[in-house]
Amino acid sequence: MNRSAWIQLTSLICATGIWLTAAGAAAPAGRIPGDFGPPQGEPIHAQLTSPPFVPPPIHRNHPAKVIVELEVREVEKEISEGVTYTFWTFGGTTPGSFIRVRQGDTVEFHLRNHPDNKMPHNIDLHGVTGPGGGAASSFTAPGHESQFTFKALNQGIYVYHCATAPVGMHIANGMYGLMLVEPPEGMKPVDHEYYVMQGDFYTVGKYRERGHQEFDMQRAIDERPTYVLFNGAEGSLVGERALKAKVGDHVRLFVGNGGPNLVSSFHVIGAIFDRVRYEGGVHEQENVQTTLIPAGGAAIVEFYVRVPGSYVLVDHSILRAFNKGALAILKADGEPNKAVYSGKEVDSVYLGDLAANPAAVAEARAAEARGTLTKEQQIKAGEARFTGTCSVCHQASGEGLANVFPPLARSDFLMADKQRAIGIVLNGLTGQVTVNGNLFSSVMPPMSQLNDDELANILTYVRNSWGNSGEAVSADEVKQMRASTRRPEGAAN
Ligand code: HEC
Ligand SMILES: [Cu+2]
Repeated sequence: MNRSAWIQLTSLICATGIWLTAAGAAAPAGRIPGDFGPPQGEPIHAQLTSPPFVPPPIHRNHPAKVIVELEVREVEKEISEGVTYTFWTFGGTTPGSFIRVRQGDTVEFHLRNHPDNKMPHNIDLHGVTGPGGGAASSFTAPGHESQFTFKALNQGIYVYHCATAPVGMHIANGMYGLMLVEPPEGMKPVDHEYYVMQGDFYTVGKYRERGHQEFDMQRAIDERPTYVLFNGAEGSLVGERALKAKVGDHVRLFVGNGGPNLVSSFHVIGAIFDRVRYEGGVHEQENVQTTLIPAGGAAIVEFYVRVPGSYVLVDHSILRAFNKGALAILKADGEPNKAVYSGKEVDSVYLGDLAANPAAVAEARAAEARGTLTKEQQIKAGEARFTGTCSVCHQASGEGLANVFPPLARSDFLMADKQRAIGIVLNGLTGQVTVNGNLFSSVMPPMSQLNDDELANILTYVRNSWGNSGEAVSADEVKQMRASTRRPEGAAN
C-alpha cells in the first residue's frame, strides 16, 4: 500500500469510527459498517405511501427504532380497462407501500395478513442482512400477525417481495414493493420523488380480454406475460393519474422491477437521465438513455424537465410498452423553450389510444355488460381506439393519403359491405383496391391484435363518421368473422 492510500484509509477509519485490521476485516465484534449504535429517542412509526408517492425525506442525525406496520390484502382490481384480476398486495396496492428508513435504523417489522385473505404470506426484504431477508420469521396465516426486527445496515433502494410457495405465483400476483435506506447524511433534495415499479402478469385470457381474469401458471412458467405494467395496471399513470412536474424541475424516480420474470430496459422518451444509481447501489452513472433493471432489482434515476409536454416511461423492449401495457406518462407544465426543442407534443405519436378518451371505452364496456350498449357509446369508444391505431395511416380525418392510404371518409368500398370491412381489419388487405374511383395497390397489415369489442367499436365509429352512416358492428359479428376466417401467417390471433 502506498503512503497516500494509507492516509486515505486511516482517515476513512477515523471518519466512520470503524477500526479495520491490516487485512481489511472489520473488528471488534459489534461494530460493523452501517451500525451506528443503539436506537435513540422515542420509537417512530414509519409513514408508508402508496405508489406513485414516496414518504418525505428523513432529517434525522441519529439512528432510531422505526416501527413498520404492513398489512397483506388480497384485492380484486382492474388490471386494464374492463379487466379485473385478484392482486395479492402489501398494503392494498401493487406495488406495495413504499418504506423509507435511515441507514443504521432498527426496524421493528409487523406483517399482518388480513382475516379475509385466503393465502398465507410472508416478506423477504432485500435490504435485510440475514438468511431469507425476513421470510422465515414472517410466515403469516390469514388473520395472524408476525413480527421481527432488523438493522438497516446498507444504504440503497431495495426490493421486498413475498416468498411463500409457490413463490412465482405470489410475486406474479403483485406481491412486491420498495424500501429506501437513506444514507445518514440524507439524499440530495430534488423537486419531485416518485415511485414506479414494473411487473409482468399472466392471465388465462388474452391482452385486454374483458371480465375477470385468472392467473395462468403455465404462461408464467413459459415466461409469456399477457401484461407488462407499471404500478399494477394498464394506464395507472396516464391522463389524470400521470406523474406531474414543471419545467425546470429535477425529478427523481425510484424504479423497481418486481418481475417475476422479465428484466426491464427502463427508458423515458424525451429525457436523458443526468444520474442513475444503477442496480440501486451507490455508484452513479451519468447521461444514461436506458437503464437495465433486473427482476428483483431497482434503480434511482434522475432527470431535469427542460421543456413542457408528455414524457413517456416505457420498458424499451418496446412491444411490452405498446402491446402489453408498460407505458406511463410524466406530464410537465410550463413555458416552451424553442431553443431547446421546437417540436410538438407526442400524444398521437407515442401514446396512441391511451392519449384518447379512456372514459368512453369504460362507459361502453359497462353498458355492454348491462346489455344497454348504444351505437353512440360504441362510436365514442371506437374513436378512442381509432386514435393511434388506424389514424397513423388513414389519418384522424379519415381522408387517408393520396395514392398511399385509401380514405375511410365517404368510402364507397367501406360502406358497400360490412362483413368485408370486418374481414379486412382482422386479416389485412393486399393487392389492388378501388376506393371512390381511385386505385390503391398497397398493404394493410392485419389488426387482429385488437379484441372483438375494440374492433367492433372502431368499425362502428368509421362507418358513422366523416359523412358515412351505417349500421353498428357488434362484437359478436367480429367474433364470428374471427372464427370463420384464417389470419395470415404471423398475425396475432
Ligand atoms: C399501416 C397503415 C394502415 C393501418 C394502420 C390501417 N390501415 Fe386500413 N388500409 C391501409 C392500406 C394501405 C389499405 C389499402 C390496401 C390495398 O391497397 O390493398 C387499407 C384499406 C382499408 C380499408 C378498405 C379500403 C377503404 O378505404 O375503405 C378499410 C375499411 C380499412 N383499411 C380500415 C382500417 C381500419 C379500421 C384500421 C384500424 C383498425 C386500419 N385500416 C388501419 C393501411 C392501413
Ligand atoms: Cu404472498
